[in-house]
Amino acid sequence: MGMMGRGMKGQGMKGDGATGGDAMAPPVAFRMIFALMDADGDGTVSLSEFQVAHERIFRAMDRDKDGKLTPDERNKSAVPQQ
Ligand SMILES: [Ca+2]
Repeated sequence: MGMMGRGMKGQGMKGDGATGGDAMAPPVAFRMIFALMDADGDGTVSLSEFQVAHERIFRAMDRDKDGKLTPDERNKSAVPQQ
């Protein structure tokens, strides 16, 4: 806890970002998504990897497979099915 404590409570009030993390470090969730998109594991995400990942998300959200996302599908889309 020692190293993490900096800026979490005492000196708050910096005004930017409620995360308390360093500005340089992307949020953990973003890094996880990045890692998931990096299909070949080379540490970079190409445009095609990006598109494939989003197509997968789209298809997971498009429950009736009609190629469109309705507001209802969108609202239920939180967790893609495996
Ligand atoms: Ca890659």
